[in-house]
Amino acid sequence: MKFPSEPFKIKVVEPIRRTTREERDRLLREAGYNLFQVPAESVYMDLLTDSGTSAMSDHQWAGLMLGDESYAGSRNYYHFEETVRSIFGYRHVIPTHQGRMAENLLFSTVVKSGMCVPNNIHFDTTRANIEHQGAQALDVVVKEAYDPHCVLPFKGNMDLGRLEDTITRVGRDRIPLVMLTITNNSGGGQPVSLENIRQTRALLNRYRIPLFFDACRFAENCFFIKEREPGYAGKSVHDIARELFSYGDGCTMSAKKDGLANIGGFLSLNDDRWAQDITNMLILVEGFPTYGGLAGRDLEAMARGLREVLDEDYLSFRVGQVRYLGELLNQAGVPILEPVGGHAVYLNAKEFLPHLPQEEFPAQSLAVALYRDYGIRGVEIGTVMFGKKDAATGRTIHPALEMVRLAIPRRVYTNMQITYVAESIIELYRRREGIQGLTLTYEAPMLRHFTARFEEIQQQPLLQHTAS
Ligand code: PM9
Repeated sequence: MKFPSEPFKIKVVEPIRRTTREERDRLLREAGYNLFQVPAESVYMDLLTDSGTSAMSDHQWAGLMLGDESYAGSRNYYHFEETVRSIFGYRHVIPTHQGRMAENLLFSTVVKSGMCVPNNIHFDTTRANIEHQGAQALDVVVKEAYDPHCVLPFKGNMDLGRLEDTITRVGRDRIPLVMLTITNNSGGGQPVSLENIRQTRALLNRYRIPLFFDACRFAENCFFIKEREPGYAGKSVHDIARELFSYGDGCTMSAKKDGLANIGGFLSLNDDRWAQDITNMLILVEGFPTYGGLAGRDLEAMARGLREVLDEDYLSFRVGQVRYLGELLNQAGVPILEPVGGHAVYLNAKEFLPHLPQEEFPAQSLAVALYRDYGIRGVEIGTVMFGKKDAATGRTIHPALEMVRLAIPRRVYTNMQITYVAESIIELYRRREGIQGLTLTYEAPMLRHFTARFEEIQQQPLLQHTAS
């Protein structure tokens, strides 16, 4: 197995506190078995998310000292704007404090009640922001995306046949835009090919529907294109990104991922009218258009991060480290979603815990066991996050995939720590029968996974059969 060597050395360290199993057991009970409610200081390996958790470079930290905190026209904004234009190529650059605000501004401006927004698979915040407008968020990814064992180079691709059927069924006037999430987070961090993007564009041209990217992990997607798509091996990731975004009309971006920043996001687009309406709303809810809810120093960190993330030594290590964890698990027979995605390894909880029905939240139960026994925090991407209530019967409609995502923060953990994660999971897999299910005791009306509470289902003692 290829061990990806780190293309950086460590200049500053942050100590991690070790906790005992008893302490973690207590914390879990207090948190209602919801890992979002566990204090981060009580986590050894925090794989909850790759969002906002990157280690910034010395160049980014130096940029913070050059923060210009003027209310209007900060020099960091101009640097940021020039950087975004040079990679994404769209006319208007609107900073926001994180990705979901970019989504909220876009959808509250262009999406009306009764409309429909197709995507390969919507991430939870995108879906919630669309549904909040009374519209439908529709997933139109290729069907192979739902088969955890199907190995395809671009499992995040849009199903073009289903997309066209949707347009003719719903009507183009009720589809204000189509989105493509690169990489496709909810489907396992899988990339979308340039061929598929070109074809999506051609289809949408016929119906005059705009195409937007959810660009959070665009650099990882472009690196996969370089690795896997015929004709792109000799192109730079930067040039691939330029081509990719040229097929769209705009994008939303959480710079907390491939912006290598701890906070920040933006919306970038070509349409002057939409940009004007969005900017007016930005001033109402975020701030002046040259800071958009951020400090000048944050804009500088984002500008520098967006250039650094295109470094191919970095990307090769990044994608290689995630793949390395996946390969260690795969070789030991631990069921994971294949192929390994760009930012995370996804444990297939249905196969890891076949003794737990989906009603007992197997992915959440697995995440709880991993934290209790090893201090490793992953995140449930399954029934808690994506389960829906049937309006007629009130019963839960379960999502096809039931997973625990182990998201790897960028430039944060060494390969030795990643090896520890793999060894812990392999050990847990060998005694998986002892893991108990959960029952839901509280849920919020939307984005319930952040605040839901659970109790453990006590296993029934085996009935003693007495001879009559
Ligand atoms: N994604 C993630 O962990 C952070 C929130 S949930 C723990 O994967 C996509 C594809 C995302 C995403 C956030 C957002 C929202 C939009 N699209 O968190 O608002 O993966 O900056 O971005 C998270 P913000």
